[in-house]
Amino acid sequence: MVSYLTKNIKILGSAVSIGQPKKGVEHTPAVLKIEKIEKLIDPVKAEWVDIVNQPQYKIERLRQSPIRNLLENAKANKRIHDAILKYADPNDFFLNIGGDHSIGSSTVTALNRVHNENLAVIWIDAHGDCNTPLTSPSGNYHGMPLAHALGFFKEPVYFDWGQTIIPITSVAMIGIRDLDIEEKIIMDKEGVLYFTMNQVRNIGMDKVMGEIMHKIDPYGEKMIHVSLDVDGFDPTLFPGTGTPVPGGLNFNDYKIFMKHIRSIGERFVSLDIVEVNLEIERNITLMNVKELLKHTFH
Ligand SMILES: [Mn+2]
Repeated sequence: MVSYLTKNIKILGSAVSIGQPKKGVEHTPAVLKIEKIEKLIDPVKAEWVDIVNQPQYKIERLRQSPIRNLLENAKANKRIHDAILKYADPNDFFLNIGGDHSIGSSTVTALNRVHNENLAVIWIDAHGDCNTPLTSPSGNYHGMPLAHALGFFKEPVYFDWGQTIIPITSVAMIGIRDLDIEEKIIMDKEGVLYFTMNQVRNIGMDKVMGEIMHKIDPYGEKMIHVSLDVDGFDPTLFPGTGTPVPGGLNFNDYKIFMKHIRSIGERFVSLDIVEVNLEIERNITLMNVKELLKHTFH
C-alpha cells in the first residue's frame, strides 16, 4: 500500500489567536519554523509555504455580537481558506499549524474543496467545538468551528467565505470530556459521532478507531483529514494550551490511533495541529509537539 509518507508535505502557519482571549497561540507557527520542524518531519519533502497572519484587533471585552470580534474572525478565516486553495495540491500532504481552533472551520471546508468534496474529518479535542453563536456561553469562535463547518449555524450564518458544508456522516470526534449543556443537546440531536475519554478508556482506542473508520469511510474511498487540538491530550503532556482539561489522551492512545490512520495509506491527506500556546508553557509542550510529529511522520 502506498503511504502518505511518500508525498511532499506542505506546511502552512495560521497565526491566529482571535478565536479566544489568550495571547501567544498566534506565535506558534513562527516558533516552530525557527525550530525547523520541517527537518524533523522530512528533510527533503517537507517545506513551509506561508504563514497567514490575522488582522489587527483589540479583544472585544463586552460582547457586541454573538461572536466576539466577528469581523476579525471572518477576515482571518477567509485568509486561511484562500491560502489553502492557493497552496494545497490534492497530491501533496497538507499540514496546518495554528493558531487557535477557530481556523478549523476554514481548514476543513477548504480542504474539502481541494479534495472534490470527498473529505472525512476526525476531530481530536477535549471540547465539542459545536456551540453556535446563540448557545456559546463565551462568544469565543474557537468553541464553534465544527458547528459552523457542519452547517449548524441557523440564519444568519454570520460569515461565509464560500465554504462547503461538511456532511455530518463524514465527521467523528475523539477525546471529548468538556461539553457545554446546550452544545451537547445540539450534538446529540444532530447525531454528531463522538467518543468521550470515558469511552476511550472503557473500550480502547483500537475499537474506537475501528468504529469511526467504519462509520465515516464505509467504502474505503474518502480522503481523511485530522483536526488535532492538543487539548485532546492530557494537560501533563501539553500544559501549554489555553483551555486544558484533565484526563486526556496519551501517546500510547495516539500510537494506536496512528496505526489506523497509516492503514488508509495515501488517503490520509491533511492535519491541523492547533491550540499550542508556548507562552503558557514552553519546555514540555514543545518537546511533545516534536514527539507528536515523530509519531505522525515516521
Ligand atoms: Mn478545539
